[in-house]
Amino acid sequence: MFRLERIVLREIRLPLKEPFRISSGVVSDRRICLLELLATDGSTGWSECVAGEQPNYSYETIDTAWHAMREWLVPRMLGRSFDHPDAVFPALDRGVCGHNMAKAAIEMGCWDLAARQANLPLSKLLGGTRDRVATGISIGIQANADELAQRARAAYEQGYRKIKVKIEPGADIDYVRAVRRELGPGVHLMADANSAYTLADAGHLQQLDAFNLIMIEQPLSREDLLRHAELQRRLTTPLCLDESITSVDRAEDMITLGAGRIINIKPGRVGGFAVSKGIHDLCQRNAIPVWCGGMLESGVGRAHNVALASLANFTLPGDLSPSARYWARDVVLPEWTMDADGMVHVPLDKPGIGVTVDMNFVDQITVRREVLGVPSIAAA
Ligand code: OSB
Ligand code: MG
Repeated sequence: MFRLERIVLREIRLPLKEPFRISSGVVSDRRICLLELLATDGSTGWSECVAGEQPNYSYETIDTAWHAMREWLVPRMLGRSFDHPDAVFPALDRGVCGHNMAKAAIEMGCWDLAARQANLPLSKLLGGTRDRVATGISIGIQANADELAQRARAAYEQGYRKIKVKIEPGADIDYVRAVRRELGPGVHLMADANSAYTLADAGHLQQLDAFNLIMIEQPLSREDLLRHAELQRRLTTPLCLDESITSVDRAEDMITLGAGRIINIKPGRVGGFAVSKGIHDLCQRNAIPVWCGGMLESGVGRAHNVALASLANFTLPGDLSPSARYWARDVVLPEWTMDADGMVHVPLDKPGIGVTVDMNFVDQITVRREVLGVPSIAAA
């Protein structure tokens, strides 16, 4: 049982080592919202809101999420008792449309808090079964195909078990061909279009069938389940949906319609862990593999993703690169590392997310901070 007394929102600035370009935009300096949740019994939880700087991947941004949390979501959490974190999403979702990333940030912080209260690693509270998770890399759009092929080779040599390359019209067939040629036929390779195409491009996209990709991620618009189903009928390569899957129902729609054969689960996109587990279980019953996507998270959000990826049906490597891939310095101790086999270890020796927030560093890079509390308590 937990009852929240306060939630502290912090915005930190964290420069990426290099800009990350996808078909819908580019980011160089992450603006990340971290949440610290404090319960009446003194237990705490941490989480990260994965909303981006711009509304390109999703309509949510850090600023809309901050607004949704402060105005609508946090007030309905404070002072209220919950028996289990599974009850948090329904409480946040009732009467509030959308804003899944804002809801997820609060919900996932409650899971960390509940895990610490129960003295359990977050992975165990979620029902995870693995002690290591396989890691892939997501490589942004590069200036030319050769550059991309060299990046892919370097990543493969570092141990990554899946290479994902971002594509868009003008940087697709030749790029993927160059990477496949560089890596050879056996390496797990995939492409992510972030909705850059329409069904009119089906003939063009059929050329990708020649490269033995393990999947093509989100070629069409988020709302285009019917058109994804039509495209899937025209391709031999499995489609994987990312942006389109925002709930258990949408995952069921995908399966029913044949709009994709694999799902990328990002807990932030679907409203948190309860829905993620629902999608995971639905997919498991339907023999649909899932893997854990990433949103260029700091070490806090990464901890949540690693815990989720320890569940049994996460059978494909996730976008869970180690801290050093993104940042000169991460905000958690220890930083996230990957071994030479491309595995990230699930922290099972500590309760909760299993890493410690580096408060000195977080304080140095905080540009905005807001304490949301039960009014009577906040005033005291
Ligand atoms: O589509 O998976 C995506 C990053 C930002 C927005 C969308 C996506 C991504 C990634 C990054 O692919 C994966 C990572 O965190 O390493
Ligand atoms: Mg994606």
